[in-house]
Amino acid sequence: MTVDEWQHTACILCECNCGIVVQVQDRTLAKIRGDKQHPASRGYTCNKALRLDHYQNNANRLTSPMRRRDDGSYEEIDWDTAIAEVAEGFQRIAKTYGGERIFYYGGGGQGNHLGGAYSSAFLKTLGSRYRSNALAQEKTGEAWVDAHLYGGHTRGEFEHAEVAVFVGKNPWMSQSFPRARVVLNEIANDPARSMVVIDPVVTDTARMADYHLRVRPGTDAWCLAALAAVLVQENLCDETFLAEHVTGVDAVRAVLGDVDVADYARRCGVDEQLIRAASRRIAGAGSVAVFEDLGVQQSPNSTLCSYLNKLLWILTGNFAKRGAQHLHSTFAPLFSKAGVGRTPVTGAPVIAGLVPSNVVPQEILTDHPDRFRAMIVESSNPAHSIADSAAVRAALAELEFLVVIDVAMTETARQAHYVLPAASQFEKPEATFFNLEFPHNTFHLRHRLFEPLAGTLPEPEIWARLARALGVVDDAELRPLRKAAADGLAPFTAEFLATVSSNPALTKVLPYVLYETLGAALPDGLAGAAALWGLAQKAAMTYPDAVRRAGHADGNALFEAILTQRSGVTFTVHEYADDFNLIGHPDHKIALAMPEMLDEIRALRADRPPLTSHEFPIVLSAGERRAYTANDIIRDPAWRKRDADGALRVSVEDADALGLVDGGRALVTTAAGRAEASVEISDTMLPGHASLPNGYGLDYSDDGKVTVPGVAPNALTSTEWRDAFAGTPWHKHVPARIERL
Ligand SMILES: Nc1nc2c(c(=O)[nH]1)N[C@H]1C(S)=C(S)[C@@H](COP(=O)(O)OP(=O)(O)OC[C@H]3O[C@@H](n4cnc5c(=O)[nH]c(N)nc54)[C@H](O)[C@@H]3O)O[C@H]1N2
Ligand SMILES: Nc1nc2c(c(=O)[nH]1)N[C@H]1C(S)=C(S)[C@@H](COP(=O)(O)OP(=O)(O)OC[C@H]3O[C@@H](n4cnc5c(=O)[nH]c(N)nc54)[C@H](O)[C@@H]3O)O[C@H]1N2
Ligand code: SF4
Ligand SMILES: [Mo]
Repeated sequence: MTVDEWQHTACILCECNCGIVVQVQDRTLAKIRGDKQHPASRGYTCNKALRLDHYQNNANRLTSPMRRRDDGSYEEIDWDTAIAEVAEGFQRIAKTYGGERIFYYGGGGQGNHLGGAYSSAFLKTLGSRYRSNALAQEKTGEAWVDAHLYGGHTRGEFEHAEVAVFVGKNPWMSQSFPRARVVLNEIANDPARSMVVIDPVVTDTARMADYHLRVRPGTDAWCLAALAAVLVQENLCDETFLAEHVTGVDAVRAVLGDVDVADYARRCGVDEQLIRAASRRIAGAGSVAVFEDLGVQQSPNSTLCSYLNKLLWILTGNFAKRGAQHLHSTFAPLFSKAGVGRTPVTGAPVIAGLVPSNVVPQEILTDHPDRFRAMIVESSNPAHSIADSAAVRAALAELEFLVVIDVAMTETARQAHYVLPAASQFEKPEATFFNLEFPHNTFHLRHRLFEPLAGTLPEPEIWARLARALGVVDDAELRPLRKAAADGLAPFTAEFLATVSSNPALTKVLPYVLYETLGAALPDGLAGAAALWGLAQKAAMTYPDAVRRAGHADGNALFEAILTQRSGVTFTVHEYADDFNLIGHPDHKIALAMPEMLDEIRALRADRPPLTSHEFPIVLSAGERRAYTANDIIRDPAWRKRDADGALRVSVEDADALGLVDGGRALVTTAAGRAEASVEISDTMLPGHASLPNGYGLDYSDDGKVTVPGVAPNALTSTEWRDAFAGTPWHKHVPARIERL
């Protein structure tokens, strides 16, 4: 490869996965630019993508499987030993306690979902069925509401929205939809368009807003209920839309009709006239798109806030039209459609197939016979990212068997019996299933830029070796498929249909079967892309017209396009009316009345004591997204151009009262722990509200020197502070005491 050849890949630091082109040199990402050919990002990146070499090349990459010795230190072992012992270890657990006691956490991060797609053969064969990941500490409440309302996931079409509404969401920093800063600037600069932001902080996004509803932290439910109530009480609903496409409206109308808007405005700290004006703007707009995120999803009343937020766009008919809210196609589901189950020990709700992250320690640290005994963690760092890190670490230490698959020796890996080193995201084919747009939805398979670092393996290969060790499928059953794959996709498809009809059990371990057969026939180290063949067939069957409109004759044509189009493909092109067909209910109508949520709205009338106290008077938002945060993905602190310590932001008023100085140090104490932080006095913060960024407090060792910049947010959070419906944490609302040091 010559140095000045631009290769196509994507940024892996947030769910946008912007297309980038890079020049590689000696295994480094020497030059990085936005990829103008990428169908979603169209050349856009934020500041973070340009620093990706700190992820690819840093002193903390793992280069060998590791086994823990009795004294807690680790020794390097070879892959054959590691695979054999890991498979044996889980078989022992399954035999002794049952496979259900093996818990799977993670499976992908912001840039990598292909690996986890191959985990099922190994896990299902063992009998493991409980799983979770970070979505269970943010999106499960919303998912529960979505399932009831329309049985799908919605996204706003911000690019064309007349009014954009951001609830506890700061897209200038956290992005999350394509070309976020470009779109935000366009809305802000167009007098005919408006932005509504609900956030206690004057964020970069709030600064651009026409209506900044500066709620007191944790009071969004009253603000959103008031906004929805104004729609009903001032007759601003889209009655034609409601009559044709929505059921259960009267029950919702009755509850909202009783809301005392003036009182709720007072309780959330927002001027009543501003609330009324924002509601009227939403109702009068030709199109409205909304985004709710962690500011409400990780605060009190989070599931209720999700419901109320959705009422805003449903009551005003902002669905199935340009610039509004949409039920998009999915290439692979991020959530399982399974109904709500319960966890074995605490009986917490399992929504979308995910155990709430917050109960993970309690599901292990107990004498209960059904406790989890073993765990496999892939591409996640729960010892740092789940509430109450001390409790999580104690729980992990209690497990009889823990295996971690990661690129680095993380806080979680250091509790493991075995650590399996993964090839980085630029050393294997990768992709994500964050394919959430409408009417054009895109999928991007990235080809590898480098051979796997010596000693590492891509996850699809790790999972395949583990499955082979269990003897999941008799190899003789795979031979016809392997032979057909060598002849091309058409013969493979025919053989596949014949094989699975005579042996339906193979569909249960489909990704493994595809990897072992089709994978071997794919060019350029693309074996890991084999599972996409099955997903492409499924997409073509589920959305035949939309896939054809995107230019793909059938599933095989779509798969070919995915393999060859290096900047990604548009896999569905929908028409706006298709939104109605995507509603999961048999009548294709939105079912608006959720009895539990209507009760919650009624319950808002009662007085509620604050969660803060004399001892912990300040609300700490633990885990804010900033210019140089990217979850736990980059450990090398040198990637940050500023905010090296991840400052504690406090209001001018609190700083005065506490004697804090800008750049000085402070001690933060909560019910769960304490930490020292650098202080930044900021006029963006309300009195009584402070914030710390996410992704800090990771240790990094280089040449024997260990540094731990900033505060690990979950040293300060508690697992008990969580939503009653979904178990999602209140990371943004942690009562705290701050003292000058
Ligand atoms: N730079 C960067 N971008 C990222 C990430 C990253 O680590 N760094 N992570 C990605 C991931 S995984 C996610 S989930 C998204 C999250 O994206 P966001 O949800 O936008 O991120 P946060 O900064 O955690 O929280 C959003 C806002 O909530 C506000 N907030 C705090 N308390 C309250 C409250 O009580 N009510 C309201 N209404 N707002 C409140 C905060 O002031 C903040 O502006 O970001 C993604 N993008
Ligand atoms: N207090 C507080 N806690 C929070 C949040 C908050 O706002 N406040 N936010 C929550 C949210 S929204 C999220 S999404 C979570 C995120 O937290 P996690 O679920 O822990 O996910 P990441 O931080 O993305 O962790 C990524 C891990 O994957 C590893 N990795 C990188 N590349 C690869 C690869 O190619 N293969 C493998 N196997 N591993 C790889 C990295 O080394 C890292 O250990 O944090 C949550 N925790
Ligand atoms: S961090 Fe997100 S928005 Fe920024 S370049 Fe990467 S993928 Fe795009
Ligand atoms: Mo997240």
